[in-house]
Amino acid sequence: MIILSIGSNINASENITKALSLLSTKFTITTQSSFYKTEPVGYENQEWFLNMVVVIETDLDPHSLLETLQEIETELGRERTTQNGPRTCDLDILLYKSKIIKENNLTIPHPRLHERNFVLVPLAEIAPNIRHPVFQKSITQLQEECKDTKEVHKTL
Ligand code: PH2
Ligand code: MG
Ligand code: MG
Repeated sequence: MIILSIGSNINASENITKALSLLSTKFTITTQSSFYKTEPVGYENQEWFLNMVVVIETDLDPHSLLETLQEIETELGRERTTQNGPRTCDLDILLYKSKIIKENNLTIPHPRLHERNFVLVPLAEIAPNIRHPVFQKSITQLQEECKDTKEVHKTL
């Protein structure tokens, strides 16, 4: 499975809806999680986020997929200013089948996937039993071990 995370805290529901429609012009979205209202992690003085995860099908390799996601982020008005700061849309590759990639511009699985409730909770909703290829643990196990105390609330 290829799984992406989507996050926004600027006009969040509008931007996530747009992101889903742009993604679906390029890929087949086979599964999507609920939307979650999530407390900001990293840089706290900003709006809460909307986060979700989707499973897609694509023949693109991980690097071409990353490029396509960055094009969509740009199309949605993404400006890279403060690290971890407010964003119109952030599209991250969480997992690409069981591939492990560690390069300067691309790390798969996403390097902070296991540390964040805003990723683990939606991921556990749609793929609780999938194995993290580095830790060799299921998402449920990672969630049990995660020490993040930030709040995540299912919306719809
Ligand atoms: N993304 C970040 C930093 N902090 N916090 C929440 N709740 N949701 C996010 O998507 C998020 C974040 C960097 O990508
Ligand atoms: Mg990103
Ligand atoms: Mg991110």
